[in-house]
Amino acid sequence: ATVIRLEDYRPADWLIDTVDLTVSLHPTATMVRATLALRPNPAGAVDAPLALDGDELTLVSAALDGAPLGLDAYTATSQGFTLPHPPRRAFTLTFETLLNPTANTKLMGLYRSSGVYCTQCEAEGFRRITYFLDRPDVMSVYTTRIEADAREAPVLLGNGNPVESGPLDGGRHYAVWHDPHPKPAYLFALVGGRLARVGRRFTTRSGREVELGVYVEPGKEDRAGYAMDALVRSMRWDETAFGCEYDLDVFNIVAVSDFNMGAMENKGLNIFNDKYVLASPQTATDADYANIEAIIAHEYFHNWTGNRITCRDWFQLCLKEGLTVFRDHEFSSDERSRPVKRIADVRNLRAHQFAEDSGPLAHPVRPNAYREINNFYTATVYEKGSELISMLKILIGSEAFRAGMDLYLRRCDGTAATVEEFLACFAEASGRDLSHFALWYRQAGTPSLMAKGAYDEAARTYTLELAQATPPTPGQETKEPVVIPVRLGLIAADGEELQLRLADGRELADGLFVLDAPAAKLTFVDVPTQPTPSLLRGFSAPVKLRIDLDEDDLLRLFRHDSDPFNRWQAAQSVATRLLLRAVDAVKSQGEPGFSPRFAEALGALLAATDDHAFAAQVMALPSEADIAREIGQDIDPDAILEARRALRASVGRLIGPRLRQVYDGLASGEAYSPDAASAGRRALRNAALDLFAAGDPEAGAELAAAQFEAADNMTDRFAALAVLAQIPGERREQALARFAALYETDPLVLDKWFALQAAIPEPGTLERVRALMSHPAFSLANPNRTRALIGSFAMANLSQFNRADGKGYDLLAEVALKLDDANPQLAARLLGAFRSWRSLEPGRRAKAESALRRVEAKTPLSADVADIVSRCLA
Ligand code: B3K
Ligand code: ZN
Repeated sequence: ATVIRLEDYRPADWLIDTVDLTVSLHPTATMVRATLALRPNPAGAVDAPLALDGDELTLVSAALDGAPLGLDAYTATSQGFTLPHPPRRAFTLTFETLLNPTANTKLMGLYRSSGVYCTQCEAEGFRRITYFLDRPDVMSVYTTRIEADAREAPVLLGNGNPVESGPLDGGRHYAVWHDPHPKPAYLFALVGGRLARVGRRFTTRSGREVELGVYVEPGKEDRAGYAMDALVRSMRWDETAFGCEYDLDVFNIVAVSDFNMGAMENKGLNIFNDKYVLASPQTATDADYANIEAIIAHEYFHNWTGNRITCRDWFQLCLKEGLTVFRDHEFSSDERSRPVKRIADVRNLRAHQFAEDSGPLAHPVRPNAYREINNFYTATVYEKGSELISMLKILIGSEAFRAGMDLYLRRCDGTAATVEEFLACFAEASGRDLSHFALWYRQAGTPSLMAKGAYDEAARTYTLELAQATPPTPGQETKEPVVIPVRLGLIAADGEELQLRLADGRELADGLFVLDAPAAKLTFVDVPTQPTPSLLRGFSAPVKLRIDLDEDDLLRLFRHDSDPFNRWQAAQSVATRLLLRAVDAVKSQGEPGFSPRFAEALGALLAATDDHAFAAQVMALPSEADIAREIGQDIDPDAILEARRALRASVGRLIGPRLRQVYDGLASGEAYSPDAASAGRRALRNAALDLFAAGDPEAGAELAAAQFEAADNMTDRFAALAVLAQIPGERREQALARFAALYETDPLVLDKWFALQAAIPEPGTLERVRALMSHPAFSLANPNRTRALIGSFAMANLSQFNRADGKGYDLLAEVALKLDDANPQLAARLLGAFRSWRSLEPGRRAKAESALRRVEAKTPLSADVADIVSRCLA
């Protein structure tokens, strides 16, 4: 496939002002009639031919200004339509194309999911419906008439507002929708099917009445309430936090069961993976509820950041995604606990983005070239993109940030914008030069921030030396220093926060130091005692902090830091030190031994805290993948697994009684509620059970088995099952069987069951996964099933995916090869599990490489998979 480059961008030669569609739905022969009103783009080339995009299209007829086009007037293939000599004026083109939604297994364009017709057009799916200038800077007003069999598809939904509907001959009916807001084709959507509606009314701040609808599979209405509630809270929040008000008379959300990603922000008609809509206490965990809230908010927030203001081209993807992730993080922080949300987000950032950024798939937040755009919906564009917004806010301050957002929303409304235009609004609002900051968008790789402190008792000064370096990434050998906001504090032995007075008389406002050079030296004066530095508070920049603090320092931070994020970080750092030493011990055939002070500190926290969610985060030790990333090269996943097991067992034994006490003390007789406080209580109780069982598997399994049976909600039942899954034996197999029997008709719950088993860190898991692939409820045709079983094995089971014999890689390669034709996007996604293969020890590396080569050899190979595999191997 050809490489598309940012530097080659030029405006479209033609604009399409309106699109009139008639879509006559039929399972295998859907007829689409599209009339496009074209005119030359004043900013485009003068004598340009008209070349429209297409993908797997069957053209039935083509007409210009209503008159059928002669065969010699155009060329059309399944992949495009060209008019070599288009009129040099405004004109219309009318196409009839014939689609087979049932055969559309790629889940891009118009397809059917459990009989429901739905669409997915981002990034390049509209060209699978009709010929079009399928690029985000071509924005049109759409009118969509949908016709369907009234029994097969009683519900017909489109973008914008409903205009009219009624019966047709032959048991069919129709509905017309009109979206007054010009939009790019990727935001087009329609839905037709037998769906149940949960409705609510919302009055916007200025008094617009909006009909809200959440559409789900009939019979599942009772699982749509939380999504609706989250939607209403999102709408309210966006009005207050960003002044963004909804702009149509209706807002609909449809849940479908076959979806390549989480959800899609189509204008006025969001389409969701049902996993992120459906929830009941009996079927969804607290984590599911939190995800639903976040994703409902995210898609809704796109209405302004993404839809009203869209992207000029796909290189600007972070303009909508990074910003909208930032907005949904802010929302969840306001709705729940800000520090706990920050910890969870940073865990996620490190697990996905840092991993991506340190391997062959690393790319800048704004990439400058791509072969397959679908492969750039990445942790870097989304999560690092969001971190850049966080930093921007820290650097210019909350007020200027809000002023910049207001300016952006006003100035760029109705346009397809760029990162430069976005940043210009903040430069203007703050009066600051953001040109150096902009480097974050162009430069890939995670910077390391090296810090070194020295106390001079006689002079009562503390010197902090900071330096930064970014390792090379594919295509970027040398790196420049970036702008790093470092929030910091100094903490005395008694936990007192010390004044931050610099030798040159400056004070650090809000404890913020901005490192914009390769290195800097800060000398603090009037420092009465040897301090411990607390750096990067709140994780003020997406960097790797390298500072040599000893256990005393870290435990002091853990106990006393006023910044909750750094308290959590300190505990993680202590655990990481212990784990790294234990890995070395395991590798040299020694016994890992642990200082008891970490366990004691956890015990002390448990005795004192009433922030349950925070304590639960502290109790969750660094994951195997976290440890692997710390080690960085020549990774032996088995040694990591063993070291981590040993630490968990040791902590569990040392504070067993305390864990048991916490477990018993947090039992609740109240009915389940998904609110943050209740969820925090369950999280801590289940974390206590988990560590307790690590220390005493017998007693732990007994508690877990009892909890499994008694639980009245999925959070507690599944947490118990997860504990049991770690302990080999009959009891585990019985519990797994019982769970399957309880939920055999509930695919989303079975996904948890698939995922849990695929993540069991034992050699037998490979055979288990293979056996589960033949389970009647499993299907490679369904992305949720596939991600649950295969994705979990490849992404959440470090030791078994990376088996020394390479059989884990073989399994993934085999699945990817099977999926390549049917659903290349999903195949490519799964293959992302190879992103860290070069950091493994040589034996595994060789096995991973040969699996990748096997995938590479398939012909034909989809562009999606070819792109991932070739970058992995480069
Ligand atoms: N914008 C969509 C993602 C589309 C992915 C296309 N491969 C969902 C979101 O980010 O909100
Ligand atoms: Zn998004």
